Amino acid sequence: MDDATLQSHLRTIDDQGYTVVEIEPDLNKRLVDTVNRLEEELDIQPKMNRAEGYNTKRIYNLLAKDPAFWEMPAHDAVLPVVTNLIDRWAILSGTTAMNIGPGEELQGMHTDEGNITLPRPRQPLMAVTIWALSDFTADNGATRIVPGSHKADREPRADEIDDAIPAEMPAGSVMIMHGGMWHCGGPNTTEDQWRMGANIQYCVGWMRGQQNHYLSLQPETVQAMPKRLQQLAGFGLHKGAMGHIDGASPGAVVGATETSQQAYQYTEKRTIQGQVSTVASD
Ligand SMILES: O=C(O)CCC(=O)C(=O)O
Repeated sequence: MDDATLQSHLRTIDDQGYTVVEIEPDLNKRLVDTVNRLEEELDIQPKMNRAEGYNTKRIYNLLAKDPAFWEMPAHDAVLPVVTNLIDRWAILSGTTAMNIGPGEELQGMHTDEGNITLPRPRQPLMAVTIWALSDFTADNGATRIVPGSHKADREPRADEIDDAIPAEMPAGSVMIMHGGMWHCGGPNTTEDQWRMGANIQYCVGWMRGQQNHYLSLQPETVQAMPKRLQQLAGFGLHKGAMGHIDGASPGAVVGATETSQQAYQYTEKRTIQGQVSTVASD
């Protein structure tokens, strides 16, 4: 992404709380096919609560489910906007497919930063990317958003929907939102349409994510991932220091060489004999 495009997306997010980018149709098709197949294979059923839906099929921990999803978190139309919005050390908070079925009710209005008790408005600690894998329409459950709500000083009430608009967008669109943006899944009033979406959600690297990648991803799965994805899944160290195990990165512990590192390597090193050397950070 060129710098002018990036800056334009960042200004749009600053102004209205969200922006929209596009991904390749063939990638979108692969993702749709994979979600459809997994729903069958894993016999995914609605969770039957208001937050997760009464006729919505959700698949969590997508990276562990199929490598097709590995193309999402570091996508070059998405990740530069995310890292410039929150932090270049951002990690994944969650990866979820949300397929909203006919008859689904409006989800409660919320932000994905609802568990963070720091005063608002402030810089986002999370970025939420909603991928429209099918067309999102007002009728089939397009995400409801309140433009400008990232500047609010509080979390919304669940029923606070008067200023909400449907984020209508064609399949292959990705909406990138400030973590303080008020939003929720829309009601699906159609007879027979499923609204297939996915949420690839990021947070600052020092925060606890919504989903746990350390336990959901097998070591051999992490080893097979590209380095950037390993880092996003939290297998590097935050700023070369946070998240170590006896001084080693999580990547080192699971045998993922790309993210194998020792903590504090960026600081001055000395041998017992007093020789001094420094090692670059990262
Ligand atoms: O499905 C959507 O459009 C949004 C869902 C959502 O915001 C959530 O589950 O937290």
